[in-house]
Amino acid sequence: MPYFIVILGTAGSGKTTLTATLSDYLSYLNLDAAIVNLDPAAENLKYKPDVDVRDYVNAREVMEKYGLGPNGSLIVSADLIAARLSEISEEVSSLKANYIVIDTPGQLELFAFREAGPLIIRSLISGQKAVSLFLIDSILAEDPSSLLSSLLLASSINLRIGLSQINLLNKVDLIDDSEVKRIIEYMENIDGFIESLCSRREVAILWDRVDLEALIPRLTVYELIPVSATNWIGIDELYAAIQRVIAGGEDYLTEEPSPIL
Ligand SMILES: Nc1nc2c(ncn2[C@@H]2O[C@H](COP(=O)(O)OP(=O)(O)OP(=O)(O)O)[C@@H](O)[C@H]2O)c(=O)[nH]1
Ligand SMILES: [Mg+2]
Repeated sequence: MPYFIVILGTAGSGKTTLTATLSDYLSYLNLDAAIVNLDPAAENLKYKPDVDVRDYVNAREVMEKYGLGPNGSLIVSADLIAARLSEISEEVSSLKANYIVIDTPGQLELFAFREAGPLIIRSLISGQKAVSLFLIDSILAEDPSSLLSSLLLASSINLRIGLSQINLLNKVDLIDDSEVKRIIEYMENIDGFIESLCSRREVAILWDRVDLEALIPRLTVYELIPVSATNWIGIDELYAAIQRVIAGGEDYLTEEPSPIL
């Protein structure tokens, strides 16, 4: 039975690059890794997909055929993919691999927050063991209130997708090591994080310290692993975290979100 790794994140956060890196890393460990591309608008993939949703639905063709803009085309494409789900699921279930890495579309909100995205993921995984990785761009995590909004989004995506989720701080090669350390410390020492947030006007308008003391522990139950998909930083640690989730013996596809505790 294969293990599924679903790669999620905002546009440009590095999903496609990490998909390629993770698949190379697994091959380097002598494990068979298959890749599923779920992005109907993908142009230059950095890997050769074993199953490619563009063989079924191509967002550019949908745009021309129905006279739609890029976002409208993605919404219709997701619905068209959902309509051909049994064929795609069959192709995925015929893959012989230890791991199946799933790259998802760039426009996260059009995929995860609509009905089709979670339905497609559930159908492909079909009750087998799976973990989702949510990518946070390091540049968006340097400022505490921006880190908070990324963590809120991560939690919201976890709620939609419903798999055990690991959060990744990607592109750490672009920021100073001291910044990476500070962000990771915020996750472990939440008092320091809350302190920094309280001094932010945009946060204080919405939440006071008591609110933050209730909210932040819920957002920091997720592991946050610093990685660089281009420079292979943190990929060993990521693989170990994936092992902890997948070998944990839980049923990871549940109706309830199940973040790693
Ligand atoms: N420096 C650096 N650049 C990265 C890293 N990961 C991805 N990138 C770059 O970020 C850009 C976007 O990467 P992609 O892998 O295409 O991101 P994506 O999330 O698949 O993008 P969409 O599918 O368009 O949403 C590319 O120029 C990558 O080379 C990283 O770890 N470090
Ligand atoms: Mg991509």
